[in-house]
Amino acid sequence: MSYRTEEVAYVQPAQPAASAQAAQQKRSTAEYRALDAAHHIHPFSDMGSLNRSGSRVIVKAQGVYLWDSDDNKIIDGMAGLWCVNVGYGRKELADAAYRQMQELPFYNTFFKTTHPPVIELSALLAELAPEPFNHFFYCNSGSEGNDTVLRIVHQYWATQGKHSKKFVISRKNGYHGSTIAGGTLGGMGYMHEQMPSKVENIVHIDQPYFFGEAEGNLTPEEFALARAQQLEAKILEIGADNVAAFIGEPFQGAGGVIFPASTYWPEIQRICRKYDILLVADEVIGGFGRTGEWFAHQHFGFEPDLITLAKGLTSGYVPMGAVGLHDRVAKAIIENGDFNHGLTYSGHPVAAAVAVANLKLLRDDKIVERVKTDTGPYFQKKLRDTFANHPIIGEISGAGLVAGLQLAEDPKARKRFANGGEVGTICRDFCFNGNLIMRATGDRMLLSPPLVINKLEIDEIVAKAKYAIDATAQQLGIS
Ligand code: PXG
Repeated sequence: MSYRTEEVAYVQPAQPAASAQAAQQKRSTAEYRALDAAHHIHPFSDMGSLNRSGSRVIVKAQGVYLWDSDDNKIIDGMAGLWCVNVGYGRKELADAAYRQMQELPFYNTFFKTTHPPVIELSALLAELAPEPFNHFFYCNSGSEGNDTVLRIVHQYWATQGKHSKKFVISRKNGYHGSTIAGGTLGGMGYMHEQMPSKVENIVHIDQPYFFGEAEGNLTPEEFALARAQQLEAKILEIGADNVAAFIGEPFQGAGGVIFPASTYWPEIQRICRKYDILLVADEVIGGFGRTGEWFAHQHFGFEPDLITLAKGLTSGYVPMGAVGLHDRVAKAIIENGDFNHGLTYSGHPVAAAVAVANLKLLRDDKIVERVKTDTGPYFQKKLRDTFANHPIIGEISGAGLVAGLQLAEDPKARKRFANGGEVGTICRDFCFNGNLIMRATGDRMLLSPPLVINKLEIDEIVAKAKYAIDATAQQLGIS
């Protein structure tokens, strides 16, 4: 075999090859749908029903807008899937990937090797993350991040000689991914039903969902405190010597943008410290500016031992996940021999280069700062002003550029619709037809737009959401 470079067809940094454009051949919507139905199994979908109705085919995007194959322009109120923080079409990220693919498209980080992109990314994350987070382990998704969290937690307690600490406590209606470990850690009953084999020693406590679950006259603060104290009760039931960690999303994203009252996280942290239990913040949605802070645990004012990262780490341009280790945990892992965990693509150079470009944009264009001081407060106020006293809006949760709108039959009495999921779907369909992407989780409507959104675009999202929610109320005969 010859390795003479002149015989190798290197990518030329000039015009894209004609064949690359041919590969992007355009088809009609009907053709796309037929091929999609014939060969593609979508995530979390009823494929029979989807194939009968046909998927929406998204063909391009710019800023906060998407275009489908019928040339409809759609405003993306969900940043893809809670991830396109810097918005679509950022050349800086495409250039970083292109350059890295030519320089070193892949090399592994096993067997005593490393490479510049993963080194730069780790140093940059250490700079951006709160003080005690100086070490990062890489993977390809949030789910793998939480699998990694479990491995680190167990290795940590092994290094401390506390082998009985095996249980991990999580929450009902939490979401931690869809691998076996992620799905078990999550508290989604409909996923558990389809998982006859789960990871051992994972148990769940109730979520801090005030609107849906608070009884009597408890204030949000009292309710959140009571829900946090379920952790203490569960630890005492299992025995502190048997409990390794508690994991939670600072605010539940997929579960409905459930924002706990300010009493919740300080109490969770107090309990974890008291019983010597690691505290894990799943920052897959909350991380990288969503609440106006770099990380959502900073918004809620607590200090975790491990943080799970993905999504906004690369703004979704390429897949990447990571786990940040508090110095205390990192020291134990570093000083105690082999840690037998890794993935082919741990620290993938292209993903790392894109992550570096993405994080620099978030920092240097002051995108996170703007969410905190300008667009975030504007978005929150606009939603609250627009839906004050709306006949089917029971609560608006959120901070920065994330919000949950609770649909309710009787908002003042905190009475939910008996068929909440159906009402959410009606509303989601009105959004869809109005060219707004807004996510429905049961009876909560969710917004999480790209962090680069401007005020005019926020106005457009809120106006379209209002139209869809008004139309839903009208269809239900409520005014
Ligand atoms: N943790 C959290 C908090 C998440 O939101 C994951 C882990 C898993 O990440 P990966 O990259 O493995 O998907 C997530 C993912 C939805 C939805 O419908 C939310 C997620 C994924 C897919 C759909 O809101 N979050």
